[in-house]
Amino acid sequence: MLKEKQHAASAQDVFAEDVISGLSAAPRSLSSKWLYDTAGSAIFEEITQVKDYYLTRTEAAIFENILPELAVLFKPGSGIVEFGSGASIKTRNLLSALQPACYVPMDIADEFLQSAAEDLHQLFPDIEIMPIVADLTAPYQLPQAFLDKHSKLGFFPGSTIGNFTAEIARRFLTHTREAMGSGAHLLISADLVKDKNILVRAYDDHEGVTPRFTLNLLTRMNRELGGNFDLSSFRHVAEFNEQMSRIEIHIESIADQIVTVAGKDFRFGRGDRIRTEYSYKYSESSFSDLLEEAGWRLERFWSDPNDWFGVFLAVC
Ligand code: AVJ
Repeated sequence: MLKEKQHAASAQDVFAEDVISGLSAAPRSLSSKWLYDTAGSAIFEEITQVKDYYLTRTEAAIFENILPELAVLFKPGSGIVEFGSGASIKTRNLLSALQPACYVPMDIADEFLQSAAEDLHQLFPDIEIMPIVADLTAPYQLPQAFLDKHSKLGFFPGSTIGNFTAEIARRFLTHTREAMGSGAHLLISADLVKDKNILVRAYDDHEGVTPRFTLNLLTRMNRELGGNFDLSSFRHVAEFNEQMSRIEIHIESIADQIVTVAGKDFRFGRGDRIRTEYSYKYSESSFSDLLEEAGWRLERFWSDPNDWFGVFLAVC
């Protein structure tokens, strides 16, 4: 009990420190990982159902198509580790098609991970489920039982790698290669560059779900860090930076105002912004280059008929 309380307190401190340093910097930014509190995770689930947000359904269709091929490549008895597994919903089809001996779901959100692991255990009693709480932007270690498997597959769906800058992505991919060992495979997805209007619409949807997702971070800071952000004095902005090939999401102040959060005052002029997310858009070749820089070699590439979304299978 005591231990849990201390743990909760220190997680709060990390959030407070991050907010203070992010809002004190120029330009201001907050890590996108803070978007996923319970409310934020639920709003993100809503985003995946939004018509303008083509990513989730496009990826699901690709995976459905390639499962038989994957089942030929990965014989029963392999080990699968999933990065940023969340509720592990997309993974169910993969687990039933590949019949691995063990599955390691890895996520930063502890509560989700434990309940997802229990659900999976009910559904797949023959698969050893070994959840790990980890921040993907920091080094992690894989369980020996996973490393002992003759065939190992890392699974990183959802184009989550798009949130990482090139440097963090390279570091993650390099660490993952070292952690999994030679001969391991990585099945990873990335959103592809396309018409700018389609991209911006996916992050500023007609249903207004994405602005709610972004502005929920203000609600979270108000609740957890004693903030007094007025949600009607800020707006969500999504832009495509062509040069950097990324969507950039900001919270923009629509008034001159002073906000108190985490015990400090921050002045916002009209138009001042806090960057909350990057979502990088790749091509088959730019993503293949990134994999190579991290010591992986692209083995297979799949996409949808529009070439909007890519699934990559790499080996090391
Ligand atoms: C979860 C990182 C894949 O970048 O498309 C969606 C997050 N943010 N809408 C993305 C997100 C706003 C999403 N990823």
